[in-house]
Amino acid sequence: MSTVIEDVIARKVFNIRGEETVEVDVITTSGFGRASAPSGESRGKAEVVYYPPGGVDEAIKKVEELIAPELIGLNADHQEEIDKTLHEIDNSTDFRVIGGNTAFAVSLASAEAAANSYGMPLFQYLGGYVVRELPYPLGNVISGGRHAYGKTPDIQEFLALPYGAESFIEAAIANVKIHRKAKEILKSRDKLFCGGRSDEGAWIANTTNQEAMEIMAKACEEVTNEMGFKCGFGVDIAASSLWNPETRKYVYEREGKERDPGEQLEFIRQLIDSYNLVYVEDPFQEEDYESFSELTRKVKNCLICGDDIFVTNSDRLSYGIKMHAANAVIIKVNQVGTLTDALETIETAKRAGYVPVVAHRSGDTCDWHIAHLAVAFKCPIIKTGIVGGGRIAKINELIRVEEFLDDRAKMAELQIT
Ligand code: 2PG
Ligand code: MG
Repeated sequence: MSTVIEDVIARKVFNIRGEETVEVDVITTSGFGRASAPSGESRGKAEVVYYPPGGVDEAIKKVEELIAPELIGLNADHQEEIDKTLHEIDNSTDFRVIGGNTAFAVSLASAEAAANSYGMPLFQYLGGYVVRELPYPLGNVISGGRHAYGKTPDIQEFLALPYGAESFIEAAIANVKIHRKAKEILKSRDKLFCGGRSDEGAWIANTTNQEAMEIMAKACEEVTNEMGFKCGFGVDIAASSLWNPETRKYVYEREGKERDPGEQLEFIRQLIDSYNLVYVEDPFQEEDYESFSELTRKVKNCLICGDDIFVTNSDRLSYGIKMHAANAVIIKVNQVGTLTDALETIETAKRAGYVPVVAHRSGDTCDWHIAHLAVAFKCPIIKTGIVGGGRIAKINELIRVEEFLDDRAKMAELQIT
């Protein structure tokens, strides 16, 4: 067995939106790893730059000309050294030279190549033999905001969280049922409902924020009764997409309302109270740590999660922790570039008692690696949709992990604080 890297190959493939993306193969003497990078639609301003000028073609050239020569001969299981090498080659603070998505694909393909060389599943290679906890799937049921058009809600995502499930497969079944029930309710309310779905597989419907909330409440209640365990729900407001920096207001165009930060706070509080929300992501724009912190202080039994505000960046998260800005953080490896960077952020989160939520991107691929990251790094929630190829790739992989762990498998500890 040897983890020495013999070759690194990059190619152009497509993500689920049909956008070009980069896929990387890392080949060791006794193993092989492959990863492709996802892409976001509602991106945080402080995310790394996805590609060098010149896009995916240029990223491939960077792999061939700069990255492969440096990586060949290194050990694939020296993850930190590989990720450090990527930073050194790039030599910028935001991966603008080689591209954050290039770094992502190389970093994850290396990890998988190392795991394969050892003949181990990725989650065990990264987390050790002791890891056995499965994350709860947080799944998108209704889309709005930047992820949909027309008369859809202003809120970007309405998300189911079956947090009472005792196994991953049951949690996944519950989410599928909630998704299906939501369709039935949408159909019964609107004869013109066409059954369209967004990139994340969530319903696109002519409905309002409030109606979508009611549909979620009804679907979750029915599935809670059917399954015999608690299915809650939450939202990703993706508030940076609603924010107008000139007027300093959140513009709910489809609802025909504008809210200043104070009104936004009240609006979110009311949503949490009225619908017993267990999860709220990005309730405020990405620079408003103060409002985040006020909301977190005022609400109970609800995760307040930062995505665009933290962008999986350990420094931004540390500042947020100092401000008591949230109690959960989205982890998207391609927001920051490498596995080592993402792991640092996860560890920072855990030290502060924040719940790390490993997440997909709206323009994801059928890559399944994040399923293994959630288990390996003991992240209690994975946000990865309910239906659609890119989403099911992760869900099905977790079903396989649960089967692999057999009677040692258990659900993660998750306290809705
Ligand atoms: C989000 C994500 C994923 P995008 O805002 O959380 O749902 O969207 O990948 O478009 O940034
Ligand atoms: Mg988000």
